[in-house]
Amino acid sequence: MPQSSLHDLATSRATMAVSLLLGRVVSRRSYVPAIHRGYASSLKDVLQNKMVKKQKEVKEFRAAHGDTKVGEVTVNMMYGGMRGIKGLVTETSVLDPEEGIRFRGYSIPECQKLLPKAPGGNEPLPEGLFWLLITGDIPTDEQVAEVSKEWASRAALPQHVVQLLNNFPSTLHPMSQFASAIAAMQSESKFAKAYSEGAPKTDYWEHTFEDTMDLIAKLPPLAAAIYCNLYRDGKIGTLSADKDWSANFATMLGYDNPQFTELMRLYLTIHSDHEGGNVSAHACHLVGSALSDPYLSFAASMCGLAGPLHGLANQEVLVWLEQSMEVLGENYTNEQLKEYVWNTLNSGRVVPGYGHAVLRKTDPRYTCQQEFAFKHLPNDPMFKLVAELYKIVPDILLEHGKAANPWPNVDAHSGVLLRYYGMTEMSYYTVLFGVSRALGVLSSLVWDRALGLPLERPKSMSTEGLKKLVKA
Ligand code: AMX
Repeated sequence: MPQSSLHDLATSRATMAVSLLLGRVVSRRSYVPAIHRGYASSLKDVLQNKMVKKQKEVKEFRAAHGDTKVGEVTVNMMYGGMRGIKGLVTETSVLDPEEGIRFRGYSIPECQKLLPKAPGGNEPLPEGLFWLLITGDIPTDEQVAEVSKEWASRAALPQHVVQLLNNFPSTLHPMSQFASAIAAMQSESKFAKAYSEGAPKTDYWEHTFEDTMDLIAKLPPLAAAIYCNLYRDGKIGTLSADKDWSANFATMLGYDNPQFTELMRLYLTIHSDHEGGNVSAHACHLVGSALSDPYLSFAASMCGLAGPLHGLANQEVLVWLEQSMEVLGENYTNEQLKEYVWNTLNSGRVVPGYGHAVLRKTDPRYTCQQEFAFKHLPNDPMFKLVAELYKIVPDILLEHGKAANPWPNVDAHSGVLLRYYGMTEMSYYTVLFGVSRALGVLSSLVWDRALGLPLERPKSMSTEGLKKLVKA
C-alpha cells in the first residue's frame, strides 16, 4: 500500500494562508448557491432551502405554543443527572427507550436498506447518513459521491497540528490527543474568523456549516495520524480523491481488507448520533451555545465521549473480555462465565457495554453489529464469548437489581469486530467512535445556529434553596 509521511498530508502555511484568505472573501458576501459558484456543494443549497422553511415553522410554533407546558421536574431528576427532563430540541435523531434510535425518522435497518452504498458494498455510506441527518432527506448516489469528493478535497491538516500530533508522548491517551488536536485546529475556523469580522447572525449557520465540512473531512487523517504514531511507524496511508470517506480512513489507518472497510462504513454510520441529551451531543451543543466555534465545541464533545460511562466503554468492554479469556480460557462453562460476571459486580464495578440511560431494550446498534459478525466472523472465539454473555448478563443484572436496563448497548459489540480485523489496540476504539459522532453533533450545531438558539443557561439551586422551594 502506498504510504506517505504525515508531513505530505499537511498543507503548507502558504496554501493555508490562501485558503483562509478565500474563506474571508466568502464570509463577507451573502450566500450564493453552489451552482453559481462553480464548485460542488449542492448539500449547502439543499440545506439552505430546508432552513428557511424550518425557521418559519419554529417561529410560528413558538408564537402559538411558547407557553405550553411539556413536563415537570422532580427533586430526583435534579439530583439524578436530569434523566427524563425534556429540556432540549434536537432535530437530527430521536431515541425511543423500547425501539432505539431513529435518524430523522429512519431506523437503523431502514438506513441500511435506503442509504447509498459503495460500488460492490452492502453497508450504508456515512456520507449518506450525514446528508440525512443534516437535511432530513435520503440522498441520491450522486449526492453522496459529491460529499465524498468534497471531504477528500478538504482533508489536509494544518502543519502545526501535524507537529503537535508528532510531539505527543506515547503515554498520552489517544482520546486526549484527539481532543487536543481538534482544539488546535481552531486556527482554521471560518466561523471564528467571520464572527471576529462582525458577520451577521443570519450567516452563522453558513460559517458553522463550512467548519463542519472541513472538520469532518480532517478527522480521518487526524485520527489516522494518532493511530500510526502510537502503534505503527508514524506514516499514514495515502488519501485518494476517488475513495469514500470510510475507505480513505481505512487506508490511512493501514488496513486494506475490503471487509474492514465495510465494517468502517457501518461503524461510522451507527455511532453518529443518539439524540441531543447524551454527554457528547449535549457538550457540543452547550459549548457551541456560547458561540465557541465548531472546533472548540467538538473538542468539548470528545472530552465527554472519553468518559468510561460514555464512549470509552468500548475500550472497557474489550479489556474486560480479554481479562475473561485470560481467566477462563476458551473452554469455559456457562457457570464459570456467570461467576466472572458476578465477580465484576461484587467488586463494585459495572458490566461494561450493558445498561443505558434511556434505552430499555437491546440497542439496535448492538443488533446490527451482531448481524455483521454472524455474516463475516461466525466462528471467532471472542464473538462467541460476546454472544454467550448476551444470553446470561441480562438475567444477572436483573437479579443484581440495580441497572434500570439490563440489555447490551452499542459498545458491547464494536471492539470484537475491530479486533477480528487486526485492530487490537483497544485504547484507540473511542477515537473511531468520535470520528463518527462528528456527523451527528456537528449537524445539530449547524441547526442550532440556523434556528438562532441562544446561550444555554439552565437554573441551578442549592440543596438549601431546593428544600425551601418544596417546603421540606
Ligand atoms: N453494570 C452494573 N451496574 C450497572 C450497570 C451495569 N452495566 N448499569 C447500571 N448499573 C447501576 C448503576 O451504576 C447504578 O448504580 P448506583 O445506584 O449504585 O449508582 C444503578 O445501576 C442505576 O443506574 P441506571 O439508572 O440503570 O443507569 P444510568 O442511567 O445511571 O447510567 C450507564 C447509564 C450507561 C452509565 C450505565 O448503565 C453503565 O454504567 N453501564 C456500563 C458502562 C457502559 O456500557 N457505558 C456505555 C453507554 C453507551 C454509551 O454512551 N456509549
